[in-house]
Amino acid sequence: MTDLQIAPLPDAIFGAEIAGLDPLNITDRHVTQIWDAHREALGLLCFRFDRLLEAEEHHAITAVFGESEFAPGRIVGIGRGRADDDLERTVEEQVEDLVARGIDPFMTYLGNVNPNTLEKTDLPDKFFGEWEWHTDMSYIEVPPTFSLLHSREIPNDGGATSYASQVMAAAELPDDLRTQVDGILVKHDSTYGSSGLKRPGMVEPVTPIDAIGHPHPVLRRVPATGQEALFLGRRTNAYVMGMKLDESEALLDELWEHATQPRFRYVHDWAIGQVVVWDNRMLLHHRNPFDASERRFMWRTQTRGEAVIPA
Ligand SMILES: O=C(O)CCC(=O)C(=O)O
Ligand SMILES: [Fe+2]
Repeated sequence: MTDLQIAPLPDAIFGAEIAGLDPLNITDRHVTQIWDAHREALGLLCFRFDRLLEAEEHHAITAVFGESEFAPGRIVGIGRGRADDDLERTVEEQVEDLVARGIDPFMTYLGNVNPNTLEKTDLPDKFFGEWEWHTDMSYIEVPPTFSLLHSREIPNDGGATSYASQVMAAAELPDDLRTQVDGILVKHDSTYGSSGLKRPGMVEPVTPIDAIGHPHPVLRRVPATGQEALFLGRRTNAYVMGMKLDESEALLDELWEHATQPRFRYVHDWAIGQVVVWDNRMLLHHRNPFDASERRFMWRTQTRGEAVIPA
């Protein structure tokens, strides 16, 4: 089995491009190469394929990065509020029910294409606009570490995915902000998805203080690399625990302005067949707008995370 071909992503300040992977024949040597690339590329990897993958192949790549986490919005408490018919069901019962209905509990189909019929679907206009900077599912106690997107259909214009390195942002955090975030916890809200649409079963909080979500430290340690990273989640309804709301808003605005500066960013223009893997401990991301008349269709998985380690 030959080595993988690994090179820096073109025109990027972080990220690596990997070619030569056969997803159903991944060797120990390949896994070592992938983890070395992950460390050097600050958590962003783009696997290149000249074809569309089978679901089994997408899951095999996911397995390199960890155990699969449930797709957001499928299981109560994992990106989903409690609807009436969800009462009293265990996670196992919910999974059994999904599988019985032919639904993969780990795979998300993202975009405006029906995953079964491949017909174009109708989605609210808001979906097609610019998404909010975020890390995935940081509103739960143990957020997923890796997210993987496989591009099956991409628009002619727009629909790129932007990334911002939170390792770089932490390294360049001004001293006054570093002092202010020392020891504080920020609550990461779960009301809205990254497109700005409300998640199933969620109710809008009166103020961010009432929002449902998990509090996390602002600076975390990434055990895989030993690096420090800013961990902000998403701006909407975020709240610095115990602070007056206006002070919390002011500090969060300052942190977000720092974290998303263009000098920490890379914008990924998709090609069909790629699998882009990002480390949610090290990167913020958001999708850029595209026209509702175009088609965009991604397969998406994520891996189960680890407890957030304060830096
Ligand atoms: O569709 C994209 O480009 C990114 C969507 C997103 O935020 C995600 O998959 O976590
Ligand atoms: Fe996301």
